[in-house]
Amino acid sequence: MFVSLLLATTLLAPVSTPRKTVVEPQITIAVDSARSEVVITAGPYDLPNMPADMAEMHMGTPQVLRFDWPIDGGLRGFNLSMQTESGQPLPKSVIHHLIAVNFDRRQIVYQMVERLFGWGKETDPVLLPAGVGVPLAKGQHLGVYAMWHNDSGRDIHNAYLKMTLAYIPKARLQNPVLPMYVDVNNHIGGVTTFDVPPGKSTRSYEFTFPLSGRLIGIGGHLHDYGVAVRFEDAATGKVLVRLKSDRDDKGEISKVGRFIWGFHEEALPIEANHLYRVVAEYDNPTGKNIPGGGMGHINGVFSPNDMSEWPVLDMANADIKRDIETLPSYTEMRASRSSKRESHVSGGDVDMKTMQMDKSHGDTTSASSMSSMPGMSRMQQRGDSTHH
Ligand SMILES: [Cu+2]
Repeated sequence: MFVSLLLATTLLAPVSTPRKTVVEPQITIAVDSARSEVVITAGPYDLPNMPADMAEMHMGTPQVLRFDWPIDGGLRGFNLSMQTESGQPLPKSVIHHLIAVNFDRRQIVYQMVERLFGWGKETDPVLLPAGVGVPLAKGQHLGVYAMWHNDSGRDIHNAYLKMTLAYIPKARLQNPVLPMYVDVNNHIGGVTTFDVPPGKSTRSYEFTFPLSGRLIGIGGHLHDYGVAVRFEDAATGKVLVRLKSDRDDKGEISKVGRFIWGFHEEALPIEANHLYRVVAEYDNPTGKNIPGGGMGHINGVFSPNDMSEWPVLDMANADIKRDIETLPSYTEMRASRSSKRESHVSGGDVDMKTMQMDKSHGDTTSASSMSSMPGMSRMQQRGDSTHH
């Protein structure tokens, strides 16, 4: 049975209107309780063809597409696609980058609002094991910002973004998990890139968690010439995990490893107010300093021991205000230059990609053993992570 609630929100109009009449994108939210899915469509978007070497286009005022979460429970997974008004598929690759934000919760480490998940054209759909999800209350204020990049060779008119968000009703949410993001060079509201000197170098950042819990999985992000990103116990110097990049012979990287401890006892214990460290390792063979060429962060999945200890979002805090004010706009990137060294703003890659990816549908997956899951065993067999 398909239960549908239609909630339509009209986006604020950009201040400067282009010559032709612009149809303002609308967002619709449907709850499919039989499939335990929230289906969000947004559009129409006009996506002119934009070859990779064309400059970025900046249009209108900064905006985030905002909506209210419709269910008491948790977010268990997500899948994004692009389609026409009648539902015909469009190239998935036009979603260059999309970030979902929860405006009602603080990040664990920073005075920034929560980044729920990220999506890039290389992202696979995510579905967490049954009983695991990011807790979300009905009415929580969410939003997405996206960068479009249409290099399909033709203009795309009237495109719609479809986000299928798998949810768990509150009564079945046994294992709440939340995203964790730590950057080696975080500047809230600013760029987090740094210069990479010739040869070997590291950049690190020490931090504490405000509450205890367990780390379930972790992923890393580096730019070219990045060797690895480490997560360490700064008090003992112990390397908790080292995520290596896949580099070609020129040092250009294609991906950074992930590590999953697991959703249960095997998860890594995290102690409140204990000093931890994140370290990005670079090895620049060019013989020259690369201004702004480096970036390093980890995205984790954190399970708090007591959710009631989660740090309160302080809307009067200057960092929180700056974070919200400087969120990238959805209009800013009607098209994006596809550059390997684009400057990401802080928080740009927090996501649940680090968690296992069960592409089957429904609540039948048992989380009893991570190795029984295809996505998980593949990650562990890749051998790109060193676990100490
Ligand atoms: Cu980056």
